[in-house]
Amino acid sequence: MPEQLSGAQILCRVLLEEGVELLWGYPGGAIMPFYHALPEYPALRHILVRHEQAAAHAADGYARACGRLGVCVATSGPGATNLVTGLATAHMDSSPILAITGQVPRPMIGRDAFQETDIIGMTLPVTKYSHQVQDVSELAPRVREAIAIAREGRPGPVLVDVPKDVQNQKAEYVPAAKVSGAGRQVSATTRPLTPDTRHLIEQAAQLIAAAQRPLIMMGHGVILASAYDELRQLAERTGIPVITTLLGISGFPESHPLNLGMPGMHGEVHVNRAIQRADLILGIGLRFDDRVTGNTAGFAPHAKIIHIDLDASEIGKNVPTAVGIVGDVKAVVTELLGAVAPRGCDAWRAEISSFARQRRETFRGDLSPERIVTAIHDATGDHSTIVTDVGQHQMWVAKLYPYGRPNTHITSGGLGTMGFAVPAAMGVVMARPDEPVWAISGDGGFQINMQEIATMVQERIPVKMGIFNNGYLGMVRQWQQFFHGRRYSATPIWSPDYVKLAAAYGIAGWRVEEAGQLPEIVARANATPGPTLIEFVIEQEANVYPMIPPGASLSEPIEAEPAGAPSA
Ligand SMILES: Cc1ncc(C[n+]2csc(CCOP(=O)(O)OP(=O)(O)O)c2C)c(N)n1
Repeated sequence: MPEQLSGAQILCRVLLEEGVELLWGYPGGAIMPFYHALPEYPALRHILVRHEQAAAHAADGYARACGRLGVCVATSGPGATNLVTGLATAHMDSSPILAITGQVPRPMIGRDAFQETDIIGMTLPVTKYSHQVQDVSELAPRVREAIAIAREGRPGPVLVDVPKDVQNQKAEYVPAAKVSGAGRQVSATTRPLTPDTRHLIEQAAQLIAAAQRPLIMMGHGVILASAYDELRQLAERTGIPVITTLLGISGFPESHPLNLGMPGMHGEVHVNRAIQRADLILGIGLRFDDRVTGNTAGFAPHAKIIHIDLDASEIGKNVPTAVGIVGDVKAVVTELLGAVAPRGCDAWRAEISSFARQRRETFRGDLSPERIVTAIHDATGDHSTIVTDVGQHQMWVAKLYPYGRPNTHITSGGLGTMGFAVPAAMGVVMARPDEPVWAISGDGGFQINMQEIATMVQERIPVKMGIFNNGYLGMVRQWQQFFHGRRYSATPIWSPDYVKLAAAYGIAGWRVEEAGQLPEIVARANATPGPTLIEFVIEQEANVYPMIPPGASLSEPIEAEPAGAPSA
């Protein structure tokens, strides 16, 4: 006999069927039946956040770290709208999360009921699927469908909106005939390669054989497809130097002799010059986003571009491609490995080395970002995951941290969401409970979601927090310095006493003002159980160099303080 359950209970059962173990959320009127049912399903652990935005980022961090579906829950109206930034962040960076929102009862919809909002209309552009359930009979199939969509192909967020009366409606619960993938990792659809695709791979191999100055540019798609080994073998077989985009970082070992570094707006001079000199670019699992290409009119003017991506809509979207190959990155690179002849690129690599520049960043005092990043690596080895926020510190960590292990650099790349690091790091901890997880933020971004320290304390989530405190919204201040005549409009930012803040939450906190303090304090913060916090008091007007001005081509970097500007 099929069981009669409430919509809320059915929702819990479907989540369990799908292997969900963890929910991040915040209750309220329209989602109360779901929260009423939840204690009946202890296998679903719920973590109460302090702001729904954090629930979405935490679900996202969890999904990025372990490849499983992240789940967040909110009530209607303000609860649901608070999720939107997190959904947009996950959408831009292809992270599979399911948002469940309560909605006002069906008879009230369209009447400006208390806490009614059109969350479907608001989230359609930032999700792969956003659906309001109209009857309990469609609840289970729609949730299963939403989860399948979040996971399949290029992953991304989905939302299911459940009116309160649907959560209370009773129906027969029919378990899925065949569970669609309990707790399984997200993996790209691995259809066998078609003859057409094989033909394109053959063409790509010929272009690689003929190129004098080839480059591999790899992005997040390599990490999503777990194609690290295949990519490394391809690079080693051909000797082609590898450039990693911001979201591609840690997909190829930093210490590998073929790793050139990050391209684009804050890419190193030799990386961008290599792109401008290259005669072939093999783009793998990246979007050729504008922060990577600079002005596309001047991007890689001598290069033919081969673009491999799971998402057909990416091919030719931002840059013209000579060969576009749509398919699972791992499968395509594996096939390409068999098609390319071994070769080397010694002369080309020597030419790129000659482009290298001495770093010209200067820091008053000795507490440089490089020293901080090195101290964190010294304390954690390759065992940690580093989650960064958005701004100057994000660029410094991306460029300086010696990532040695795949998928250990997690950041908001596409949307550039300040406030991401602290809650996303909570998700990473839940996915990787045995490793240190560091959330590195600026003093601005930290203050956007620092309320989540309470969540960490209540739920025992040991995030190690590092705040780069320069007293400014640093990256915006840098733009004001370079492009707005140093008019620091709304960028000086006051901070509380972070050591006292830590104490108020009952966690250990330290302030570091000199490099000499780094080894001991970073090691203690890393080793102290539970959440810990360090404020790094850094040079106020330090800049990230080099920088390609917005709208300029990769050939036009600013490498040092603009002439005539007083030195910082
Ligand atoms: C939610 C959000 N608001 C505004 C911005 C624009 N923005 C980009 S970087 C930045 C400054 C970041 O300052 P801080 O967090 O102190 O980090 P820093 O650059 O100093 O390392 C701002 C305001 C953003 N990316 N995200």
